Amino acid sequence: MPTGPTVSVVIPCLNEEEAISACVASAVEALARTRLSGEVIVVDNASEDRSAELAAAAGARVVFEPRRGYGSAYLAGFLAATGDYVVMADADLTYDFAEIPRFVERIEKGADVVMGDRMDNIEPGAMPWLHRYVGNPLLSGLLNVLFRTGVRDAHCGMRAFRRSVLPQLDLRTTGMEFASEMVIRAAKANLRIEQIPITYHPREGESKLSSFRDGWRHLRFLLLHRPTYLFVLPGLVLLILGLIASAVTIGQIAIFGRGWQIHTLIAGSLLEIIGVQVIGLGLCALAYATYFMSDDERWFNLMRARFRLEHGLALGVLIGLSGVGLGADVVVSWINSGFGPLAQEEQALLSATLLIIGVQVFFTSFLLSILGLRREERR
Ligand SMILES: Nc1nc2c(ncn2[C@@H]2O[C@H](COP(=O)(O)OP(=O)(O)OP(=O)(O)O)[C@@H](O)[C@H]2O)c(=O)[nH]1
Ligand SMILES: [Mg+2]
Repeated sequence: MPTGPTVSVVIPCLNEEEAISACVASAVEALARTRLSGEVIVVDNASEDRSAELAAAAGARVVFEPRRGYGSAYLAGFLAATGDYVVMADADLTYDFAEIPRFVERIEKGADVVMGDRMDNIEPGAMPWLHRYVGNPLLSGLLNVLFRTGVRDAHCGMRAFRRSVLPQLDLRTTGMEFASEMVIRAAKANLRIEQIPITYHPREGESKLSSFRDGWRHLRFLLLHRPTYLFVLPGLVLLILGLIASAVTIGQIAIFGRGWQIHTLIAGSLLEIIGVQVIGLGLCALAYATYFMSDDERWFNLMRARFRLEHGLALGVLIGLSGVGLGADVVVSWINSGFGPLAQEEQALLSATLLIIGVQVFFTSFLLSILGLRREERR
């Protein structure tokens, strides 16, 4: 009777009757070869072929998940798993189940999550050109710019983790973006992530991956979980460009050997208003992420420790009043000229811009405060 840790091999399966028997058999064999006891769980994602029947015949415990999706399948599998360690791999023979002991060994030595890295060992025909040279590098690259996980092949389907970290991972996504979610959550939770090189083989049976739909789901997931990059930085860029355009016009600074007038100022105002709007939305998104999704954005936390609702309101009033002042000045000079023709477009535009931004800042401050009303601060 083995007394060491136990392993659950979880295999998500949607119509994989060409490969599922061989996958289960090699997983069972890999476990038998190790000193570890374990189980092989196949999550049948409402397959319309004989996958479930074949998986059971090959020695797997079959779990049924009617809600389609790679993530849904894994969530059901993890719930059913009982092992101390969980090893994940596709049901299409692209991954070598004989590698299971290498993954397990890393966890035994202290890793929390072990990721396969296929990048240097992709067999001919295993990964389409579009995924190999465009989708994977772009999405993995962006993932690392946004979340700094250090994981090279963030979409690799063969992985392992200590089952006790599941509450920290708190996985929720239902589709292919589950692959990204797991890596990001592991990095955010400061888990120990290790990578081992593995070989990626050509697939048996038809691929279930839809390049653009699943690629977009990954991209969407990455952006939604990083409001600083989705809103705040683009908003800041717009605002700064707007301020430069306005300064160049008002200061009558010659650039490219020419002066810049009212149309440049209009463009500047436009950029400033949009910029402030987008930054405001980003701050609200960050507040939501911080208060309700346990997000931990350092700069946002520093900011909210320093600034209170009243600071935002005061800033909004100040900006708004300066707009009113400039506008009143235009009206006064119009009255003084006996309601004659006016030529103060620049000042009028500036006044309107400041007033709009003041109102944006004022009410965004309230919204930010509302978002924090029912927050549960983490200790
Ligand atoms: N896409 C997808 N896969 C599912 C679903 N349910 C289970 N799966 C399984 O999840 C695994 C991953 O899907 P694959 O089609 O292999 O996707 P992939 O590995 O990214 O792409 P390939 O390199 O073509 O294999 C396979 O074992 C599928 O059978 C589902 O609803 N959608
Ligand atoms: Mg696959």
